[in-house]
Amino acid sequence: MPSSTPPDTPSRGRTRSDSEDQPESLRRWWALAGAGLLALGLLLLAGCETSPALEAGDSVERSDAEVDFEVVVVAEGLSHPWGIAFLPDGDALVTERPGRLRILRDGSLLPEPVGGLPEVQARGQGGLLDVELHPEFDSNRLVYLSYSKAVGGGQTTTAVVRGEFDGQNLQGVEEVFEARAAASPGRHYGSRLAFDPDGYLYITVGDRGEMHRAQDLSDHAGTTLRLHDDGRVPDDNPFVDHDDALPEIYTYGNRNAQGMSIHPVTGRVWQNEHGPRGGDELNLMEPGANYGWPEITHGIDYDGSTITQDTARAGMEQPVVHWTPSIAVSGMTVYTGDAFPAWEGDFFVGALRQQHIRRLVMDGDRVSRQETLLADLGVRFREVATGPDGYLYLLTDEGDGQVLRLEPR
Ligand SMILES: [Ca+2]
Repeated sequence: MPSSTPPDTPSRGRTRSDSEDQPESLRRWWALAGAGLLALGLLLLAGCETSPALEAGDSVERSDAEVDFEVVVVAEGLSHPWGIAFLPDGDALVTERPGRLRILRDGSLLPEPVGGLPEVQARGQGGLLDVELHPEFDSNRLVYLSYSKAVGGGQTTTAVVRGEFDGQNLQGVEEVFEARAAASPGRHYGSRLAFDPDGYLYITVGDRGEMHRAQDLSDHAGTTLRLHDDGRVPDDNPFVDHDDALPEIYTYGNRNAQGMSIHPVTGRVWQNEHGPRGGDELNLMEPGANYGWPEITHGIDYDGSTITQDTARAGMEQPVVHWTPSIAVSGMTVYTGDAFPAWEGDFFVGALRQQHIRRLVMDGDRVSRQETLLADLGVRFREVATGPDGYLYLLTDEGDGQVLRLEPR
């Protein structure tokens, strides 16, 4: 960490990272305060309608949205679910941040988690994070996992492993990649995984809470990486011929991207990333491009201080959309399923802090308008995915986390 780095220290970060992952103690306090206020509200407003938490087996019709749908609770009792992957046999794999990979079959979670996983460092925002299938999973059964890995000296980094899934365990687990992004703060791991139509693997790595590393190309913090499926560097990566840059880097100047989707039609890479206080972003990724953090941002620091005077600068990309105040954007899917024709081509992103799903109606590469869904459920949304059945699947970031499914009415 360069000595010139502004004070973005873990101790401060723990109390001011509320736009992303609130500390458990703080969240419990707010939950208690919220429960008290709710009780008071119920007394004062007896007779007014409230929205109770959904339970397993619930199916709730929604007609407040532009498109009518039902919310179905597919599974619950997951500890901070983070990523989901759909298997060709109809099962799904769901990561739990403390370090378990669960099998979802016929609407139930199997009690036995998948065996063979690496040891994860589940502190702060770290743990077992994303899961993705190899594009040729049908023949090679390879499952990819991203996680926070201890690298000594109390430091962690973002790493990716893969293993063959035999139906219950991962066999022959090997490391595909370990980011050169070690840091003591247990945050900003990024770590979304996606394969493009040509089979290249993209990995997001956050700035690790040390913002100026996002502009340092000799380091993987604050970047997107592009690799072959086995971790080798593609010859046509944008920085392979630069002596002062790591060749895995595809984009940089990215603060902490926790949503990524390859557009099913265009094949282009889309991401969303957390801003500081304000300045959450949706970005279209171009090879070699600099997305500006922290030289430019539409947000300010958590304590209200200015990070930079600039929101734009030559040679730095502008977000397609930015959100101030932060919605704490996490998870992303580009909808091209059959179940909701009215949603064709729309983007869906999750909001942790603002606790809703944001639908982005697209006009080409622009967002023409936005719709807020499910804001009354009062849950943090970590991931959004389109299922093979065309339904929209949502993961809630809670200690008793759920898999929800939106079905057309
Ligand atoms: Ca940016």
